[in-house]
Amino acid sequence: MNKKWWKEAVVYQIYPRSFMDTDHDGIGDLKGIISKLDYLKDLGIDVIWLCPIYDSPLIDGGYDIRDYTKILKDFGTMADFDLLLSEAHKRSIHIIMDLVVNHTSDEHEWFKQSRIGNNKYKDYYHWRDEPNNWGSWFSGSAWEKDDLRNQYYLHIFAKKQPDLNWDKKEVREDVYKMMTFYLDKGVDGFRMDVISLISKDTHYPDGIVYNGLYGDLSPYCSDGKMVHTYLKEMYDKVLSHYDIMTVGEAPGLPVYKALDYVKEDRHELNMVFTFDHVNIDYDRFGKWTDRRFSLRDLKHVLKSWHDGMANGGWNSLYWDNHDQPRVVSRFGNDQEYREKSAKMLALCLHMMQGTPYIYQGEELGMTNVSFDDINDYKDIETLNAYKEYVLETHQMTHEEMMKGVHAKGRDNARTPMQWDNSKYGGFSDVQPWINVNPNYKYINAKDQIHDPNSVYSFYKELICLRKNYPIIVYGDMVYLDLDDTSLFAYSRHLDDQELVVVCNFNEQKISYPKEWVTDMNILISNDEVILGELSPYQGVAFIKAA
Ligand code: TEU
Repeated sequence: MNKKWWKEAVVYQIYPRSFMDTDHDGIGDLKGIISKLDYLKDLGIDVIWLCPIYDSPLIDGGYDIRDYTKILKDFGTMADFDLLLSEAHKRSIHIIMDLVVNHTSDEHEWFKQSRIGNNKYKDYYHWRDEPNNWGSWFSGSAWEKDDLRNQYYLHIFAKKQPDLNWDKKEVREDVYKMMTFYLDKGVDGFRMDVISLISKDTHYPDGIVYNGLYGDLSPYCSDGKMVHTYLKEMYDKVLSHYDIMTVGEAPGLPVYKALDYVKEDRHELNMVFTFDHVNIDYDRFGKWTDRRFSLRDLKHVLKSWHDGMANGGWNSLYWDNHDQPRVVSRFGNDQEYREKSAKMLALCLHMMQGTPYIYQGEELGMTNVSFDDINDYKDIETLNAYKEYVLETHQMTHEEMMKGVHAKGRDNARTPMQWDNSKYGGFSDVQPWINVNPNYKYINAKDQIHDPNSVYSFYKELICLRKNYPIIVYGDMVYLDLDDTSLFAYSRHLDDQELVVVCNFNEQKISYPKEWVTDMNILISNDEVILGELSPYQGVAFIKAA
């Protein structure tokens, strides 16, 4: 297997709005990130993935970009960004940027020019005289009438996020120019927002209506027929000139197609983010149905991605991000076993084959939040869904919807980072843009950094093990006992070395065959080890050196 720095790395994702405020406005900023670089260095991470920091009207947390080469005022200036980059590099931390080029904000200059029919820009977006039946992923129709142009434009996401027309050569060239601008500054790569959606079927056929009023656009927008042509072009014109890492977000991409994006000899991307394992607890109302996951499903999905990538691809490993609920609440137990299950989940993920991603606060075992009032939520996906399901179509009661919001709403991930137990969790000295999770009093970085038994210290240890044991990075991986409903187990192999991981996803004690770990040493565990047994939410990694 080819060795690469990004395979050996651990990535830490920052949602800047909620990370650290230094200018007293209740909003995180770039100087705040700089002030916490030593914290990240101590944790041991190698790469920061920075969620969008560009100028934006912020209807979707900055995933609606008004100007790609300007920094959002709330966050600081381009000089602050340059300083962040050099301070990170000084500490050997790479920075990858969020590249949001499936769509722009409707306030972007390109869209403004497109609306008025300026010849150069008139085809920069998807315009039609009549809409088809496609439903937006953020509720309602995916088409919006523009009165100025007297046509409809496509928006897979919010109305203020019109989709760019990648079939237009000039669009692609403008995007490549912008990417080059950041790469020449020294950024170390990109996380590419919904990159699997950039090529659309421009016959715009109606989609199947599964539920409600609108048709499913996915078959006509996801993994479209030109996507590989464009990614190869991007590679040739931009990416191939730099030693960087790339990870494409790929909603709707089945594993059997994913290898085509990441296979090394295809020269497109290094990794993709699958959604398959975080969609396993969806139901009739998608994520809003409050349904607990099944461990069997989780294992089967993760195994399929492992197997799918094993032939020349590489996996990205994540539980959490800014769109997902907190993993300790979702796949663990955020009450009695919060610390223990947070550690087990970390161990389970970090010992798999692939590059692990940590989302801010995950390393503290931060949990979901339950605001009582829907008005305390800021996320457009949540608010639109509430409006559609509860207020407009009455398909869900307020109580049902709030259960869904508490379990899976995106704001679970977006409450401020919990640095200490002072008011506002040490994130800011004024009321933050979104309320702090009240549990900051006992879940915070300050209490954990020096506690050898904390979730933080456990993450630190896992990262350190990755640096010292090549088998964790490069070993192959075999799933054990796939159908057990409590046990998550696998083994890894590299040359004559073997690593066995056994994790209990249950509140009861369980057992596993002792023979799996005969003559092996304990590498790490979140509890005292009894061979053949696992206490509630215990996870253990065993190693046998040749
Ligand atoms: O998310 C892509 C995406 O598919 C989301 O709709 C996702 O399914 C949803 O958030 C799950 O609840 C990316 C970004 O990560 C997200 O923050 C943006 O809102 C979205 O693209 C549009 O840019």
